[in-house]
Amino acid sequence: GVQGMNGTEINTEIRIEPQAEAHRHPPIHEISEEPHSVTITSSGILHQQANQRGKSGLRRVLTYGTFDLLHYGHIRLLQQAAALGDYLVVALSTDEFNAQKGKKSFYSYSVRKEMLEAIRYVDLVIPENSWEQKATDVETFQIDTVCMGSDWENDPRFEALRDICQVQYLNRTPGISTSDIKTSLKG
Ligand code: C2G
Repeated sequence: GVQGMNGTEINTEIRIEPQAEAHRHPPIHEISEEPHSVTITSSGILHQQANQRGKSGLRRVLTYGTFDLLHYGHIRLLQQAAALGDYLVVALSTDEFNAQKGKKSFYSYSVRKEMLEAIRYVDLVIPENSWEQKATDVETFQIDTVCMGSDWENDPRFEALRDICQVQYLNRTPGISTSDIKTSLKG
């Protein structure tokens, strides 16, 4: 072990979890039961972990979106979302749900899913088929925090989740959007 800041013994035990699916980035090691455990994550970052959400201790984060024409605004959102916990689930709007949102994405759901799964911050991509599935998603995936970009701040669809999980709004990247890209490409 390693001596901690205040002389506490830091548990640096590393346990490798079998990877369930190929596309997941290297596993975040299980958080041990000690409240002051420190884990060495796959990217080598040493960070203090408080145990959350029962035995496994993994903090699970969930965000929603269309993520069409993936750009750095999306990447920075996903980076911020991943920093809120240990496991990030992205609920990706299906083509049918986009139609409900009055959106038509350039890339199909399967392509948008493939691209999201290639991002180191993303652990799992699930379909977003409706506005009403959020509470079920939180329960199904044992989510601790739902987060969105600040353009969704105080939206009742997310505020309603506050009694079953934390809700956080993240910094939206100014000056870039899928619709801007489409417009500027039209010349
Ligand atoms: N985003 C951002 N910065 C940008 C553009 C987008 O931070 N410049 C964020 C949005 O705030 C959102 C996420 O990236 O959190 C995905 O953006 P969209 O694909 O536009 O998602 P949206 O159409 O808002 O769908 O149920 C909720 C909807 O599915 C959200």
